[in-house]
Amino acid sequence: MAERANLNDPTAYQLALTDPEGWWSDWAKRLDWFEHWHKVLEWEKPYAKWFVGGKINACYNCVDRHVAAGKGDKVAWLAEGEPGDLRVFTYQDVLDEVQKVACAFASLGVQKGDRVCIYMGQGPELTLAMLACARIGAVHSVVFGGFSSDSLEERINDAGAKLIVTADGSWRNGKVVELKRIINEAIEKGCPTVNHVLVYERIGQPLAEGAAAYDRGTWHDGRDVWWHEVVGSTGTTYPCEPMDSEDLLFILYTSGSTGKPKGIMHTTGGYLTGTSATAHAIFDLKDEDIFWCTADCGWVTGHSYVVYGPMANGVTQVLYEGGPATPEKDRYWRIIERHKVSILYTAPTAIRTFMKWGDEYPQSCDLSSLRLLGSVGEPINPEAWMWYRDVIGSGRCPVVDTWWQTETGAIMITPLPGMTTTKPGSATRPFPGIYATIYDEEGQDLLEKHGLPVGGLLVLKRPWPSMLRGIWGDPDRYVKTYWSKFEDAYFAGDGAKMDEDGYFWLLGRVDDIMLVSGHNISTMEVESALVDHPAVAEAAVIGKAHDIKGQAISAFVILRAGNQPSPALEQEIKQHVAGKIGALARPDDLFVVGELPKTRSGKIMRRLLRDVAEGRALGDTTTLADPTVVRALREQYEDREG
Ligand code: 6R9
Repeated sequence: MAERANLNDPTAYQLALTDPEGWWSDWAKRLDWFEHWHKVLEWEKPYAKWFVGGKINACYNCVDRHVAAGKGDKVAWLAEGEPGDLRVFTYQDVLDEVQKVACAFASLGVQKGDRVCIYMGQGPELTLAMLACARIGAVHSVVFGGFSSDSLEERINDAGAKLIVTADGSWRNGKVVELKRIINEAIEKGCPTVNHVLVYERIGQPLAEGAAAYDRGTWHDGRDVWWHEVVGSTGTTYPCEPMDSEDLLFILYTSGSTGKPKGIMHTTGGYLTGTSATAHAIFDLKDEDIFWCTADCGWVTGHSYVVYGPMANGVTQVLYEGGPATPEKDRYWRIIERHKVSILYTAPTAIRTFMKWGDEYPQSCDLSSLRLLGSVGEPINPEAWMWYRDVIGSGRCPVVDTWWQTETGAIMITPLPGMTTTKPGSATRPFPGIYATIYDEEGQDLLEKHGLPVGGLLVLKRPWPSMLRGIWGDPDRYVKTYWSKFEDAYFAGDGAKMDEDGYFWLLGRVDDIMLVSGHNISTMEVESALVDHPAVAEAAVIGKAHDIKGQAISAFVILRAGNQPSPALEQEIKQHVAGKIGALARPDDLFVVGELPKTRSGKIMRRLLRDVAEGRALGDTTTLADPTVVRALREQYEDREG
């Protein structure tokens, strides 16, 4: 493995440290530019410009250039729908289709710089719509196909979207998500900038026999347009718009801990450099690989590691539309077996769910094609890490735990397969060219001050190509959120430790860290101790206001299949935490629950749990994957508290 990894020269770290601009421009040179940049970096903190003066098109780099290089017959997508339907697209097919979609967008009045809101299920049309925007120079704003009409309305209006691209529905967990009906609802609330809604017919009518009826929403003539009526008939060729390296590529909304979602802005040249470099080096993409990132394009992980990073590298990918338990809990493993997936990139929340379901599902499938496993989205507790490596990877595949954010655009802290000796639960080291360190509240670099090991606040000290360029429509919030806490560094909002080997251990959001009797305790560490107990599948921990201690620890846990809640078991679990971390970390309350409130990417929304525990009205719930979960939890909590 080591000798054939794409990036296997340990001097890369030192090289990138001493000459970051040289390092990044070497990666940028792997892309095709219409015009070369005249300056690598212009840095006026906190505003960065990368590859200044360069002209480039992201769609060209993800599609056209592979066809031009004779790889038109290579499969780009193995697109599997939840009902089991399979569509195969070669890079030539993608090139043909994306041009038709670009023509259709143009016929609906979309021009360079316009915003297009995309609200679809995971599948080729969603990806085509993103790439068609990039081709024209329009800015996409993908909203997860599952968010409510309120979330949509807010995001459509904030971006001032002219066009909405959607579908009549999409399949998820055996049901139809009524995308078009929800779009209608959003627009009825008032979306004055929207001229057209382009609708892909995914489900079709009449429905297959036995399928549940669904609501396609009222059709508004003039506003609503069928995809199949304009895609293909309005033109089949559309040249790639030469974009400035710093032209906006997309906006992606990420939940603020309070207040309204932030429209994170990413530009073209630097973002594509960062995502293509990291995809190449961390996933070690080879020509024969079948790559599957299970993330939806409504999440940044889908943008960077389904669309731009892998496609810029011309890799073959699986795109999967639906849920992991349809028709059976072995769906992911069947997909890996069917398509001989070699690299899997998924989230700890999914891994813990699979652990809860039991080993028999993966063990009944042939997973021998796998050679590399990745994790993203949350800290992965050592238990889940080991299970992932042993049960899914049969102990043979390196595991890369990758830390990054919507704001960072690309992976920042990660092992490099073939080079890094991993430790279960650690994201290890910053990617070469990324300068990460730990500060205290006062902005002192603890690494410089004390040396290893250290713990505190994670910061990034140097600009990097794929960094966010701002918040759409709210320039002050950009400065305030990321560049005000510390004078000389980007504040990521996460807590972290660096061990004696300089490895990073992410501790979760700083807002989630508890202060119990004067001691900082990370929710993540208590959660990790909880899931270490054999009866516990998942756990969420919060600090609840307490008169004496400041905060008391409340734990919400999901039990593994085959365990029944009982006072004795609850005591035992609490004791287990005390044994692992210390008496101080012993949860004061422990609630056995059926589900936890999570975002689309599987992050537990602890602030909503705090709202429940402290009896407040629920804050912004628009980023929840399933808003019913938190309501049910509140009822259960109130019953129990009596
Ligand atoms: C890519 C993505 C960002 C936040 C980030 C952190 C958490 C992501 C992680 C991780 C520990 C990892 N996070 N990956 N924590 N280890 N490997 O998730 O973007 O949705 O913006 O979330 O997710 O707290 O700050 P985003």
